[in-house]
This record gives sequence, C-alpha cells and structure tokens, in this order.
Amino acid sequence: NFEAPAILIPGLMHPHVTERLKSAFPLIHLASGDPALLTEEMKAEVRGIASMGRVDAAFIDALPNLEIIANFGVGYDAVDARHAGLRGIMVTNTPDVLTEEVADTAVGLLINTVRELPRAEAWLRDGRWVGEGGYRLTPGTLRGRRVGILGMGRIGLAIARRLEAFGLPVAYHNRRRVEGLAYDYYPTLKELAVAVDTLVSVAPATPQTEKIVNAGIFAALGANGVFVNVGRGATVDEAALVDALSNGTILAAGLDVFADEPNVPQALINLPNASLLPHVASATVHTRQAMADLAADNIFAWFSDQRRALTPVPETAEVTAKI
Ligand code: 8YV
Repeated sequence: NFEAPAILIPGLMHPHVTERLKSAFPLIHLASGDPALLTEEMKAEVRGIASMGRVDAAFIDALPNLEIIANFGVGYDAVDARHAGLRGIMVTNTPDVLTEEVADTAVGLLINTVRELPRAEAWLRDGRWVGEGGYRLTPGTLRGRRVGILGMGRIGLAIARRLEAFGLPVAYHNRRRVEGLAYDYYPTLKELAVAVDTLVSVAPATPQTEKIVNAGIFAALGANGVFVNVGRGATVDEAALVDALSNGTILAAGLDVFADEPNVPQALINLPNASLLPHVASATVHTRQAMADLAADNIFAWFSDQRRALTPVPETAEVTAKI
C-alpha cells in the first residue's frame, strides 16, 4: 500500500518527468498502456498517469481510481480525452512551452523544402561541387509565395508572425475565425488551398481532421504548390501526397510528421522533392525540458492542496478533483 498516490508511466517517458515525479510519488512503469499488464494492486493504487503514448478508453476504464492523465506533448490524440472527460478524469497537455521551437522548425522545414538545402548540402558532402560544379538553381523560392496556415492556434500564429517578417502574405483556415487577427480567413480548407500556393499545417489529429489534406487540396495548391506538415500525419492522405509529388501536381513537400510513425512510406523516401524529418519539431534539450517540467507540474498541482491542473485540455476543462 502506498501513502502518496501512485503514478503510472506506460511506455517511454522523458527522464526529467520520471526524476521529478519519483521525488514525491511511487512510480509504476509498464511497457505500454495495455490493460492486460495491470495487476490488481496497480488497479487499486494508480491515481495518475504520465504518458507519451497511447492511453485509450479500455486502459482508462481498467483504472477505477484514476484522476489525471498528464500527456507529454501539446498534441494529445494518443489519449482518449473525451472518454476521460466523461469519466471525470483530468487530461493535461504541454502547450505554450514548445510554441516557438515548433514554429522555428516549421520555417526551417519550409526553407529546406523550397530551396532544397539538404540536397545542396549532400551535393557538397558527396564531392560533387568539386567534381561537377555548383548545385543547381532551385526552381523553388519563397519569393512571391502566398502562405496558408491550417490550424491557427498558438503554433500557427507563431509561424504566421515569422512568415510575415519574411514579407509573405499569410491566410488561414481554422475551425473558427480567430478574433482580432488581420490575416485572411477562409471558412474551408479547399478555399484556402485555392487562394495560396504554400500550405503549412499545424492541425491536430481528430476524427474531423482525418485525411483532410487530400488530392483535391493538392490540386488546388497547383504546380508551384508546397505542403509543409508539423501537425499530425493522420491529417494527410499520404498516398495522394505521393501521387501529387510524383506527377507534378505540386512542387514539393516538407514533413515532420507521418501517419504511422516511425514508419515512413518508402514511396515518400524515394521522392527527391520531399524533405523528411523524424518528428523533431520540439526536439531540443531546452524545449523538451520545459515540456517535461509542465507535464510533471500538472501532476504536482493536481495532488497538491489546490487540487487543480495547470493546463487542462478542452475536453476535460470542467473536470474538478474530489476533495
Ligand atoms: C512531441 C509533439 O514530440 O507536442 C507534440 O504534440 O508532437 C511533440 O512535441 C511528442 O508529443 C513527444 O512524444
């Protein structure tokens, strides 16, 4: 029997989260969020979860005394937050602390994609500058582009501000128009894609966003089109993207996220006009430390006398702790 509430960590976790939590709570590590791995004692004792991976409805239901799930990451599609909310369980994520880092990476990925910088560097490293001369003039440029942002939340806004400083006109699509924002708003993604040639997606994975970036969107972007994704891979029809990149429907794509990570379709890897990163947008020591602190602080705050979370997700905003 534990005195402090037991916190369960299913799967991998940033070591700083583990370090901080273990100073105050008994920790239980599991290989994954699989209910079959839970003992009766765990079921009785676990009151919190800190996770980077999947926490589904079955796992939540297997833990009768669960009060809070602290997700490491701003995107919390791996957690069934709606189900948690219905059960009166708090879910938290890690907003704000990664906003600038992810926006930096998005702009870097956009430039890499349009100006072919990774391929130009490979040209140098492969000795081709000496052997064959300068790298080719790139058909792509940021000059003259119009950028559409899919998902005008904190990160979308940070990307928009950067691109504004680059001298590029910005427009956006979002579930709702953002009040007080001067950028052109398009009520549908299709209308946005028609109006711009460069689409940067920060959209989360939800049932409503599944494969919304599809063949029709690529056709609307057009032959000079560029698609950059730092949101979630599930929002993209990857087969349609491969087609669009192969047959010249769009010019190029830069992707940090994929539908089935870490598995990236070989067809994408084979395409020279795809710039691909292994989900690194927030992956610095600095930002991951801040995310780790916020994930741990949510658990500390919940089990403190205040009994409240710092950064609840909208689905559980109304959840309150039983005293
Ligand atoms: C993290 C992310 O890599 O915050 C997110 O939503 O996708 C990334 O910052 C991921 O959540 C850590 O597992």
